[in-house]
Amino acid sequence: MAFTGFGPDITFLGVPRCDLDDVSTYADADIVILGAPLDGGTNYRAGTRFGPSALRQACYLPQDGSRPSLALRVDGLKDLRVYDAGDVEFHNGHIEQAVELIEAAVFKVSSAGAIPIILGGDHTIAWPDHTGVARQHGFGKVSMIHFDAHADTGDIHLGSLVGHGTPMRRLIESGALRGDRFLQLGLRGYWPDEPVLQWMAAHGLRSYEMTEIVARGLETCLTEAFQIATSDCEGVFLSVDIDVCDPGHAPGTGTPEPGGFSARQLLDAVRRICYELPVLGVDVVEVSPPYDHADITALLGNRVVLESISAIARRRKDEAQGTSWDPRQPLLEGREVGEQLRLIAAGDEARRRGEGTPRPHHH
Ligand SMILES: [Mn+2]
Repeated sequence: MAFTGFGPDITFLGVPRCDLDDVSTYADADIVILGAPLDGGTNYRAGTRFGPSALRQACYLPQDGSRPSLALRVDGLKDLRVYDAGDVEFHNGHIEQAVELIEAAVFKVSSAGAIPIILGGDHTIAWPDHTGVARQHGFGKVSMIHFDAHADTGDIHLGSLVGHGTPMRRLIESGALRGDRFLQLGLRGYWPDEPVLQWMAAHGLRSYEMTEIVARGLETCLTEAFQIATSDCEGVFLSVDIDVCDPGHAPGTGTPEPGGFSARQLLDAVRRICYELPVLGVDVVEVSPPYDHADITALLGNRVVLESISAIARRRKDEAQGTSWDPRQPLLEGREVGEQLRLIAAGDEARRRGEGTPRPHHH
C-alpha cells in the first residue's frame, strides 16, 4: 500500500510517519496530518487529487521536519508531536465511499486526542472532516470558521447531494454543525442564488461577503466571528478553501473568483484563529496543481498549514508558561547584543558626555 496516493512517497515537510491502523504510532500525537486526494466532487476544473502531494513538498527549505517561525518564535513541527499518516485510500469515482473513509480516518485521529489537519482534495471533504471531529467532541459542539469565495451551501449539484458545492449544507442538515455557529469569510461573486441565500439566513449563518470585510476591516470581522464561534462550543474547525485568495495569489484552483484576500491577509487570519481559539481540526482544500503557476498556490497552501501548526504551538507554549505573544515585538529584540556593538554604544555615550575624541566627519 502506497503511503501517498499520487507523487513521491514523502511526509509533510519531513515530519515522522504514523500508521492509522496502529494507534500506538500516534497515541502521543498533538497533530496528525492526513491527505484526502479527492477531486471527484468538483463541477468545473479538477486536479485537486494532486493537492496533498503538492502541499507536502512545496517549500525551498530541506524536508527535515523542522520550521522555526521568525514571527512566532516556536518550531511547530518540533515543539509539538506532529505525524503524517499519508493519504486516505479511495477511488475518485466512488465519492460516497470516499467521504465515509475520510470521516473514519479523521475520527481515528480526533478520538486519539490529536488535531487532524487534512490536506485536500476538493471541498467535498469538509463534510467528513468536520463530522469526524464532531463525532469525538459532540454534534453541535464544534463551530466552523470557513474561508472561501463560495458559500458551499448548495443543495443538489448535477444531481448529487455530495460534491464540493454542498458540504456545508450536509453538515448543518446532519446536526454536526450548528448553522448559527458557522462563520464564513471572503464570499464574493455571483453564486449562490436567492433560494440558497434564504436557506442560509433561515439557519442563522453569519457570512462575511468581501465588500463587508473591506468596508469594516478584516480584523474587526474576525474579532466578531471569534465571539460567535466560541459561544457554547467545545472548539472550532478551520476550513480554508485556497480560492478565498485572489486568483493572483492562488491561481491553481478549480473555481477562481477575482477580488479576494491577499496571501498576507489569509496567513495573518489563520495565525490569529489558531493562536486565539481552541482549534480542533483544520483542512486546506482546493489546491489544484495542474492549474498552478510557479507553485504559487501550493506554496501558499503549505504555509497555511505551517502557520496553523506554528500558532497552535505558540498557543500551547503560552498556556503552559503563562506568557503571551506580541506581534509588535521586533524580530531581534531579546537576542544577544554582540561585544563589538556594545563597545560602539559605549563610545557614543562617552562622546555625548564630551569625553574622548569626536568622530571624523563624513561627506
Ligand atoms: Mn471555493
